[in-house]
Order: sequence, then C-alpha cells, then structure tokens
Amino acid sequence: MALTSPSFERRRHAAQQVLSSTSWNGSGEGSAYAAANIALCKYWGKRDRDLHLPTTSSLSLSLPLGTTTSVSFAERDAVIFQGKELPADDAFALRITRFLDLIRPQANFGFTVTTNNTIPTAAGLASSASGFAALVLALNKASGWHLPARELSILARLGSGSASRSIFDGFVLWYRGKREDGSDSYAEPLDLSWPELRLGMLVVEHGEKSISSGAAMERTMATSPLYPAWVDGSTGQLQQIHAALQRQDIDALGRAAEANALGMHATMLAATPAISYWTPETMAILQKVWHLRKEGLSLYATLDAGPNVKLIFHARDEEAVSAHFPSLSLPSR
Ligand code: 2P0
Repeated sequence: MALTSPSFERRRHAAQQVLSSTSWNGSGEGSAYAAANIALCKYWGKRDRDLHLPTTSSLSLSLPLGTTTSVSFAERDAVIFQGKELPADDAFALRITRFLDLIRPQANFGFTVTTNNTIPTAAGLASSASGFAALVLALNKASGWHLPARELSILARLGSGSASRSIFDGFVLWYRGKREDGSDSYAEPLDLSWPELRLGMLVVEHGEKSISSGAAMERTMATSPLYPAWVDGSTGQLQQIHAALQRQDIDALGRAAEANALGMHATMLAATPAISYWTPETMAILQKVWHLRKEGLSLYATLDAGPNVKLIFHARDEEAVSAHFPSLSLPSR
C-alpha cells in the first residue's frame, strides 16, 4: 500500500495532469535508453520542492554513457538492477516504486523494471538523471501514451530534476518556468552541434557521499547568504554559455561554466553548517587547471555534487590535456 503525504499528492497530481490526455493502450512492454548529462550551467535549488521546480534554468551536454531500462506490466512491482532483483526495501528500488506510484492507473497495477547502467561506477557520475529519463521513455512505450517529448521531460523531472534534461541528447536547456504547476518547466534540445568540444572526467577517490544533493540544495537555500547572488548571476552566465556554444568559443564557454560551478560550490561553503564535496585532491586538480591556463592552455573545470572534476577543453588540446592528466577519462564522442 503506497504511503502518502501532501508532498506526494501534489507530485502525483502533477503526474496525472501530464497523463490526463493519454490512454493505456500499449503492449505492456517497452525499452528505452537515456544518456547521462553534465550541466555547463547548473541546477542548484528548488523553487518548489515537491514538484522539483528549479530556481534557475540550466544547460547540459549529454554523454555517450547512460541507462537502458525495460518495463513490463506485472501483478506486483519488481526492480532488477544489473541482473539482480533488488529487495523491495532497497533505497534504489523504493525510489523507483515511489515514482511508479505517481503514474499507476490502479493501486494493484504493477511493473517489472529491468535497468542497466552503461555508466561505470568508477566514472563517478550520478545515474538518477539517465535512470528516471530511461524509465519514463520505457513507460511511454509500454503504456502507449504517445506523449510529446516536452511532457516526457516534465514526467522525468518529477522523478529527479536533472532527469528532465536526460530525455534528450546533445545540448539541452531546462527552463525554470514561472507557473506554480510546473507546466512550463521542461527541457528542450538546443539546435547546436560542436563535435570538438571535450568533457573529460577526473575521478577523485572518496568515501560515502557526505550529503545528498537534494538535502544540500535545501540547506544552501535556507542558510547561505551567497545563494541569492548565485541565482542572480546564473541568468547572465546561461546567456554567456549559450552564446559561447553558438560561436564555438572555448574560452568564453569555459570561463562562464567554471564561474557558475565554483559559485555553486561557494554558496555551499557559506551554508550553515558548511557543505563541501571537495577533497584535497579536488583542490589540487583545480590549482593545476588554473596554473595550466595561466601558461596558455584553454582548460576549464566544472564540478557537480561530488569531488570529481570534469575538464572542459577543445579537441585540438586533447593530447596536451591527457599528458597533464594521465588518469583523464574521455567518454568517446
Ligand atoms: C546539475 N546537480 O545541474 C546539478 C549540479 C548536482 C549539481 O542536478 O533533488 O539529482 O532529484 O531534483 O537532479 C543533481 O540533482 O536532484 C543535480 P533532485 P538531482 O546537474
């Protein structure tokens, strides 16, 4: 029996709004793939916690890594992850079944969800974005909803904010939106292509994640005096990032994306209690990036809710960057 709460009911209502024009006439089986994404302009903070509505618009680039999910209708829910059925009380399985509670047509309607990540755990990338996006795309096929991409993005957002962007490949913009019901907060692919842009990962060893991104966002918004300034700056940074992508200007892109990410981490440091995802190695990598830049290399960094550093550079500098960072992993493009 699904647990309920006012927050959950608001989220369920939003999901049902999306599904209001659909019917359940699919074959009951569907499979889909969704790519992981890295934000060049970040999502950090919610204007509505229940509906995962962001305080700022964000812009990401998909990676050639992601999640494949199959869904079939069943008598009860089962979640099979990397070939193994998870216990019903597993945290990951619960996140999925709670999402299914938003959309199931009747209480006794179940789903078998089989999901596999092509994201190596060692890549240090979160998989909730590609995970919820693949789940929504697979549900759309299995159920015969025939939802437009915009609605799929809204539905994925109700699973995890950044999943709204993973519905699409390439450069993607997720609109903050203004409406209370979130109907104008969806992602859209941008008509941009820049095959020479490189995003490289540097994985930093660390223990258990100190605080989830959801809890960290909340504490930052509630206690950090720097937070409103980051939100204000984000609008201009988004425009700079978008314009730099159009011009294929690596320095303008890197400057704005790095400032946006470092600003986000600065808001966390100024929270009470302070939040930092960084380790000494994170800082050492950043110092090296700044030093190499001073020497003339067009190299920039972005960081998410963890200690790993993602390097932003142009394909023409790939050899030089790899030589300076032998552990750099470059998902093939
Ligand atoms: C981003 N992150 O734009 C930012 C940058 C982390 C740092 O989106 O609470 O897992 O499920 O909406 O989507 C991580 O946030 O959070 C994230 P919820 P989500 O990529």
